[in-house]
Amino acid sequence: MALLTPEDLANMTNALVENDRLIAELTDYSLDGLCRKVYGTAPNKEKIGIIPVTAGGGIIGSFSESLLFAVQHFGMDGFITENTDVAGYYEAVTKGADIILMADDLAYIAHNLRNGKLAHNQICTGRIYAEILCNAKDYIDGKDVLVIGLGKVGTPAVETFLNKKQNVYVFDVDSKRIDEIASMYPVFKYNPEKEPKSFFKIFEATPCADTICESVLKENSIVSTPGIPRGISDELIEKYNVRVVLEPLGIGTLSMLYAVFDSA
Ligand code: NAI
Ligand code: 0TF
Repeated sequence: MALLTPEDLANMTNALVENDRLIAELTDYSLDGLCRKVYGTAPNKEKIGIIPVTAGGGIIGSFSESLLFAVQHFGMDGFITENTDVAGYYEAVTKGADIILMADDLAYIAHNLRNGKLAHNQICTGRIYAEILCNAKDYIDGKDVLVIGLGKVGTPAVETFLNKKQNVYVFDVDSKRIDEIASMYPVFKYNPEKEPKSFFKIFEATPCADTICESVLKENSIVSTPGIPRGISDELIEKYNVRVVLEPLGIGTLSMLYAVFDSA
């Protein structure tokens, strides 16, 4: 998994506020409103315990603080434990946490200790970034969507789009991955050389820059992309007036929390 760096998180608070605003403009739902619609759940005064984890690459500067910002930005109550790892877990539970957030290099999870629900960041991130496109009011009737990057975030996005009856075109730099996905799901293999096509709705989840080339864009396309770094250049954004939803941590985190809340 590509790991976040402190630089990726440097502007996270502004990015979350700005993206929340953009999502409302695109879909008529605030991010928490969209999560409520998607999962059918709602917060109920849960206390969220955030545990810094030193395993593997260790603590990422401002990772826990960014999670706390996201929790509080959406009106929830949370705290970061003073201790890390197992001692941090003990501290979180004894201080009354209802939901645990914690991440090592392989998994970032939310675990609701009251109802047992467990959520994984990659799945919840793919799902919510896909739902943003499915709910984009300008293109609610347009069914074609391009998914670039068919890994652990891109695959749940493919599933979400298919559940919403979209025509899903898939692309990955790894052709074996395209074949695997095409054998599992009713998708179209997108071939930029043989059959170029442009899209209003583009989802991108790769760890590479410049994955979104000019030929896939239309005027006013929407790119919903958790991938870091951003896959589209400033020049193309300006030329095609592209609206880009991208934020490094908070959108996926809110999706995880709604995945583990109780039913509304
Ligand atoms: P992954 O490694 O499971 O999948 C990435 C996929 O992208 C692979 O199938 C790979 O072959 C493909 N790929 C790589 N370069 C490509 C290119 N130039 N063109 C087309 N496909 C290409 O990674 P995962 O876990 O799915 O994460 C994807 C990205 O999303 C990473 O940058 C990760 O850091 C980011 N991420 C962001 C989150 C957020 O909240 N913004 C949350 C989780 C992940
Ligand atoms: O960097 C990552 C994931 C995060 C996905 C959300 N964008 N790509 N995972 C490593 C997190 C490690 C956190 C660290 N153990 C800490 O500070 O607690």
